[in-house]
Amino acid sequence: MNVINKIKIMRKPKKLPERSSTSIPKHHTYHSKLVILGDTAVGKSCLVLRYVRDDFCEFQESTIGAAFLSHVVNLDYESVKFEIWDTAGQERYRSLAPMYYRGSAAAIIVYDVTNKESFSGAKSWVKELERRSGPDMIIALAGNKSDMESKRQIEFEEVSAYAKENNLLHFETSAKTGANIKELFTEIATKIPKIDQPETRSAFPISPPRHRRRDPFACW
Ligand SMILES: Nc1nc2c(ncn2[C@@H]2O[C@H](COP(=O)(O)OP(=O)(O)OP(=O)(O)O)[C@@H](O)[C@H]2O)c(=O)[nH]1
Ligand SMILES: [Mg+2]
Repeated sequence: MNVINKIKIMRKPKKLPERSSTSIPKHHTYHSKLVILGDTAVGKSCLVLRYVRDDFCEFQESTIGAAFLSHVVNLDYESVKFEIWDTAGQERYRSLAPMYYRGSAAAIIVYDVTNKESFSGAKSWVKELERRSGPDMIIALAGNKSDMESKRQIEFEEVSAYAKENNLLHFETSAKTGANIKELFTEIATKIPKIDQPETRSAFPISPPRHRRRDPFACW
């Protein structure tokens, strides 16, 4: 190799023109309050646990008051940080629910596909939200425990028709296998209006009695 070729090879590469900072859109993270509603034992806490920690618990304890978890969904051009309020489905906690759904950008109303009554419960939550929440709230119905096909009491088509009539999203999920859980939250993230909501967690002083104050998603 002669000297000229050597010099050519060692020449510094040309500096590429810098892209203006405005040409790359900023990846913004929106904060969105999301509430989980539905009868007791339909699998609300398990659904959240599967989504946030990719875990499942056969003996999940019944929720007291409400539990809080957050999770970020990355979309193509933005992210949504869900601040998730998992409410307690037992009747004695029902009067607390408005504190959690008020101001929520989205609600997931869970029913259990193996329990017909839980779908009636879900419909009463839909009515309550239609009366008392904002018109822009995204409402999704989640038919959980879809892994228990042999015990099914509610057909997908029946709920789908109801969801269509009432402008709701509808998914069948399984917290046990993980089926459709990510899809449900991602669909909600793409649909919610991209407006930042103030963080709400500190506004909720409810906590279980001292002797039970531990991770509400822990297994017994
Ligand atoms: N087979 C099956 N079982 C499930 C599924 N999700 C939940 N479970 C079971 O249902 C039980 C109740 O689930 P939870 O998540 O505690 O129900 P919840 O709706 O949070 O109940 P509350 O906190 O009382 O309102 C759990 O212990 C699980 O064993 C599922 O997708 N498939
Ligand atoms: Mg629970």
